[in-house]
Amino acid sequence: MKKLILIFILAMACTSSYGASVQFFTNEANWLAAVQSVEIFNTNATNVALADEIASPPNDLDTISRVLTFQSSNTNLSHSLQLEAILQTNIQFSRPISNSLSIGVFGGGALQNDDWEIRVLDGPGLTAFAFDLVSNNEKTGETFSIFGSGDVLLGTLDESGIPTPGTDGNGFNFLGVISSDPITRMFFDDEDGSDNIGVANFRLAEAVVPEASSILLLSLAVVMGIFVKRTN
Ligand SMILES: [Ca+2]
Ligand SMILES: [Ca+2]
Ligand SMILES: [Ca+2]
Ligand SMILES: [Ca+2]
Repeated sequence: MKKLILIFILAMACTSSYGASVQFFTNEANWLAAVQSVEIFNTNATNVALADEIASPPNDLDTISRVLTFQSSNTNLSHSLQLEAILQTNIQFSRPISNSLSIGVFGGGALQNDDWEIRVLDGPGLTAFAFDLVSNNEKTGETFSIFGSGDVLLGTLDESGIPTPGTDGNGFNFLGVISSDPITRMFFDDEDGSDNIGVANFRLAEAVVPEASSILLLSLAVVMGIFVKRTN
């Protein structure tokens, strides 16, 4: 019985030391291997028109809205998402490259501090997300931060991990994240440099990592197994 209590205490100790873990991926295959139930929302004109703020499919170069609200009832995704250009006054469709969403008008104005945020508005806890970061080139001091319930910071990717395609107007760069705790907000802090960045092609999924509750259940199952074995 003493051994049983000791095992139980150890199991609880392991469980209580478990905190939020966040992992970032720039390799799509590696992210796909860490998730399940992937949903893809391509940012083409038809899908962009599903936003509350947009009445009909936009044409290339249209400035459409500073905020795009994609309700799950319209998109059939498991979660409602809201994209916001934080400092720029508009999002422009199909720039920097086709079917992406430019934060601010592409090529317009001196300010290219293209901060943006995606908020998860509802649905069950989202534990995996990915998108294409478009045409990010200067990145000194840039960060991509993940927040959870209560707006608690769960993890930050610093500039060393943020992909850059090289020149403006080039390239989708995959950026994915998985989190042990549900994601409520993702914030990209762009630097006030000359690049015009965009976002595209949102992917929602479930992280395939044991949650704290699963670890607790597993620990209890192990303890119960030992207990049953010892009492038989
Ligand atoms: Ca940048
Ligand atoms: Ca910024
Ligand atoms: Ca910039
Ligand atoms: Ca811009």
